[in-house]
Amino acid sequence: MPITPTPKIWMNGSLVDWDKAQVHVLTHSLHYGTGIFEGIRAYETAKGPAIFRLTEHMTRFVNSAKILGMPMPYSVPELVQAVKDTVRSTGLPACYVRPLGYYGYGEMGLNTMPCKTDVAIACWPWGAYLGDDALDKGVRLKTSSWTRHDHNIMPPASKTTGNYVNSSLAKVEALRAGYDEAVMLAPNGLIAECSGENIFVVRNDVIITPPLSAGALEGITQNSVMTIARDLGYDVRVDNLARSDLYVAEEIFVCGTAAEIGSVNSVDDRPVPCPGPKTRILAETFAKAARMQDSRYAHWCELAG
Ligand code: PPE
Repeated sequence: MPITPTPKIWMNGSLVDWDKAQVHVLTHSLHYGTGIFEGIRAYETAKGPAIFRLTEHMTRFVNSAKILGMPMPYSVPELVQAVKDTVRSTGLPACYVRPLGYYGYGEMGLNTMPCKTDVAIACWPWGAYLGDDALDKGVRLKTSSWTRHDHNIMPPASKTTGNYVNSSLAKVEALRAGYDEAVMLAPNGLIAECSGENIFVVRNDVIITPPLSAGALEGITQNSVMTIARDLGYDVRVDNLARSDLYVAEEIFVCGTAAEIGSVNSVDDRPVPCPGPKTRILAETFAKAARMQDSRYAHWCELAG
């Protein structure tokens, strides 16, 4: 997806011109995949851009660094303020926000202890990640031949740039085979998540999503959907799922910051009812919550300023 430039990028405490936000080719994280990142959306509201669950995203960012043992020179409140400043600097009513923590130029080799952490925050307009029809027509999923990382290979709970080689392999494999997205299985064969989204399955009227222990990221959209679903009176569980659960599901949807909520119309060519009634009402409620149009969830929306 092509990037649309915006005026400024935040780098180590200052807003620099978009074209000047550059790194050296010997940047450590470019060689070893040792960066961490977040993906956040700012939504258009009557009060200006509202950044969805910003504090939770920056808390996960700091936790990703902790898991890697990466020093983080900024606190969560400092990072929250930096994101607000960057969003405001774009002048955009809505945008996607990409905070990145990385080991910059200066050290080479696998010992990261002498490395210094650099932090950048960029924003740009980003449209529908799984296509404009992802909710109404649904996406076609394929079980990936690539296995999700084991906890002792690459910790999936840390949003580490290097982890996404695994996601990219799965995504490209699925697209080349004519599908829209890949479902990834953990090394024990249970469902983990998709290449860039969490997955929810409705079985026997219960809404189920796999846990972190199955290799899923603790998604902030996933968490929001669970809260909304419980408020709507649905039975929601975080539980393990097998591949066969997908084939006989009453409904399946995927969710993430970039993707928002997309319904699934088939898995490995087995049709799934789409869009299911629960998926539709959850997506509608989520869309209102993110735009500060539902007072129950107003605390999730942090105004850029
Ligand atoms: N799992 C993975 C592997 C993942 O990358 C994401 C977000 C999620 C689950 C959902 O998490 P959350 O955004 O907190 O609800 N993926 C980000 C990056 C996508 C990309 O292609 O880049 C995103 O959606 O911003």
